[in-house]
Amino acid sequence: MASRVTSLAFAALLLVSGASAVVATQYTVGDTSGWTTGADYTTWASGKKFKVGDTLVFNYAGGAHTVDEVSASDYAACSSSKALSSDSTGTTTVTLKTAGKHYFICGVTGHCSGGMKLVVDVAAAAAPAPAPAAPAPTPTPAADTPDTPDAPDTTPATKTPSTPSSSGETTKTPAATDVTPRAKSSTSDATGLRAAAWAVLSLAGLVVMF
Ligand SMILES: [Cu+2]
Repeated sequence: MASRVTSLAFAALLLVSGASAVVATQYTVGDTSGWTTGADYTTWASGKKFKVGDTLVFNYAGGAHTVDEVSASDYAACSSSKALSSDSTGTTTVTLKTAGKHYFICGVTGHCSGGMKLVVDVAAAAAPAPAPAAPAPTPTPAADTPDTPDAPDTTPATKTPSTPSSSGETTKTPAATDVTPRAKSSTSDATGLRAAAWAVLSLAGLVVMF
């Protein structure tokens, strides 16, 4: 019982840890450098696995820069005139809501061409979803494992009574066949027994006589 509670608690922990793995990741753009000129955001983004639901946090001095999400062509042209969104509050948090590439530039003249541009390739959330699904089955078998031993226990238990009954029948059968040879042997042995009985009786008679 205690072990079952422990395994259930462990399964719950696995589920929680699996769920936490799905939780969106928050990325601080440029890390400690923040959103500024002279940083290399291509290098910063390389190797990172962005997924739908993740957030980008741009840190900069309010009003000194902007965070403009733009199209691919505007990203290439460093044009923010048709920005999809723009913010200059100093702390811009962008949630990556759709899969595919997202383009961000600074709208301040010269900053984008100077390197203040970021592209992130966002993977669909469906890809990380199987990962939590995988840990989920793992606790399920774990919970089943204690149940499985229980089931075999009851199964053999029911089989055990049936086995002796059938074996009892089989033992009865040989016993019946044994009876037949015994009957045959008893008739043949009967003469021997009678002879022995007569010998004993005669011996007893001899003892009595003396
Ligand atoms: Cu700027």
